[in-house]
Amino acid sequence: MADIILIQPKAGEYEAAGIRPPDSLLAAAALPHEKGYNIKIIDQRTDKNWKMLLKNHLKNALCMGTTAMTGQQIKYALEISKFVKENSDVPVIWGGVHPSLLPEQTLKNKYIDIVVKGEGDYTFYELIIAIEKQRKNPNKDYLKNVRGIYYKKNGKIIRTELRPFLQDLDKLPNLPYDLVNMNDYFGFTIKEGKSITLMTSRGCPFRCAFCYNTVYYKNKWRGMSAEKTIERIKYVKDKFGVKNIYFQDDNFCANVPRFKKIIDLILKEKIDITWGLLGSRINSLKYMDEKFLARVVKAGCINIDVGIESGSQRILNLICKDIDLKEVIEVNKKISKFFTKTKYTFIMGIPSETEKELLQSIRFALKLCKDNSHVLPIFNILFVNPGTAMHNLALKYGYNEPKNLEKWANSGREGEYKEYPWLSKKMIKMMENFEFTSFFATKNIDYKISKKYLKLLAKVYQPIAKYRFKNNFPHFLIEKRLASVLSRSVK
Ligand code: B12
Ligand code: SF4
Repeated sequence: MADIILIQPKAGEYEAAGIRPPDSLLAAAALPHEKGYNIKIIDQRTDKNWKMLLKNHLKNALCMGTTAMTGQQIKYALEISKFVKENSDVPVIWGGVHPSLLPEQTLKNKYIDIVVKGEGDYTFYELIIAIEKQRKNPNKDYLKNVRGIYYKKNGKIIRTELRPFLQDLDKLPNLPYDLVNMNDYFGFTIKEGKSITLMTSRGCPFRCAFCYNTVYYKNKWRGMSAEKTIERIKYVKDKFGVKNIYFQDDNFCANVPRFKKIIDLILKEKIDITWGLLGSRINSLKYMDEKFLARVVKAGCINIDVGIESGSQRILNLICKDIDLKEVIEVNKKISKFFTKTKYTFIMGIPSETEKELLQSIRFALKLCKDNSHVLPIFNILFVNPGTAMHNLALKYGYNEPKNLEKWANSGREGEYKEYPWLSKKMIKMMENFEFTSFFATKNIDYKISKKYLKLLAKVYQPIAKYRFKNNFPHFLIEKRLASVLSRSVK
């Protein structure tokens, strides 16, 4: 049986804090693996000789699949796809958020043959079967019956019927961790001891103007049952002896009864695990009373990440965040007694944001830090997700959107923001300072850093970062360049 090759591309400096398992590819691989296909996963981040490995597997391959988020990862996924095309005639398949948002534009690239739009769990399995049949009988078009793909045929782009969102996540097989060397992926930690990432739900019911969710999942939230979630927790705990889990769901608490049941079950079954949430909202925390929050912490929750986005109510209303600054202050005070780390993320550079409003956000973040010593405020420069309401707003402000796949590789934080027509040079300088120094301005970054010497460096740099952050002092930011060199050298 021919091999199905999947390659995880690098994602650049973002992985300096530790490499996470290739969950997107593992999810796509789960069903075909269960059905007996030979899946080979190569990881460009950890396999230094990935080209040689790939070349060997290409000799007996049915197809090669890779994944991409908007931004730098596209550059690496393109490098992989080019290599495949130059060394074989194996079909190249792209999945993931970026190709799903812009399938036709992605397919215009000469190195890509098929795009899987949206959830790939079932689509990929059906696609493999179709490619197998197509190989045996090249004159027939088997791809047209696979829902949720775009492909090229005689120079034209064909789009098949849309695949509806998965309804029952409980039916999904476990991620096939045996296909990779998991020891490569425990470097990303949220606390001492082995950590792993898990995803127990998809989507989010909210409507934030900048978020991919509004387009990608169309505000549809679906979650595994509380029981299945517990089963997955126990599975990774038993299999790998992990001590910590970082749930990467966009909105883990969207379904409150499910969340409560998960907490009840962890406590009832005395599961010894610490965990953190990548996606939670002020609204959800608002409805949790102190008694319940104490149970959440008792069940092992040590950190939560919450999107605040701005300290200006005008900006919050503009981006449909549906939160109120007063309630942020109240919730922050309430949770200060509970979670040992609370990461608040902010977005800078939204069209029409003034210098005054940006500084308002900094002051607001400092107030949150003052009221709650566990706060880690992180400031990111706006990155325009294709197809979102923010994308439309940016276009109104003269945004010159990337016109092809290669150009999307430079989007947002990769430097494109310097070309946003609504930003002055002064604003850009301020934002670059806040983006870098927010990481280190408090001692709370340490849980995101696993390497001891990096922890120490962060500690030494902290007073300088704090000064720069607090006083808007962006001049001579040479340490940012040094950090960039350092992060490249530790990969
Ligand atoms: C882990 C993670 C990362 C990891 C790496 C992940 C990776 N896949 O390489 C790191 C830390 C490096 C990272 C970095 C960044 N990330 Co990130 N990340 C995530 C996160 C939290 C989880 C991704 C994941 O594993 N999902 C689980 C899998 C199962 O879902 P999935 O990826 O959608 O995969 C399904 C389908 O898309 C499809 N599929 C995916 N790939 C493939 C491949 C094939 C061949 C097939 C057939 C199918 C298929 O099938 C899967 C199963 O249904 C998501 C948020 C989220 N909750 O999903 C953000 C997210 C993907 N990141 C995002 C962003 C913006 C970034 C950053 C720019 C930083 C930032 N500000 O957050 C950087 C830069 C990355 C870059 N441009 O190079 C955005 C992407 C938006 C976009 N337009 O692409 C997301 C959606 C977060 C968000 N809410 O905005 N990220
Ligand atoms: S709450 Fe978070 S995940 Fe949900 S739409 Fe807003 S930004 Fe996206």
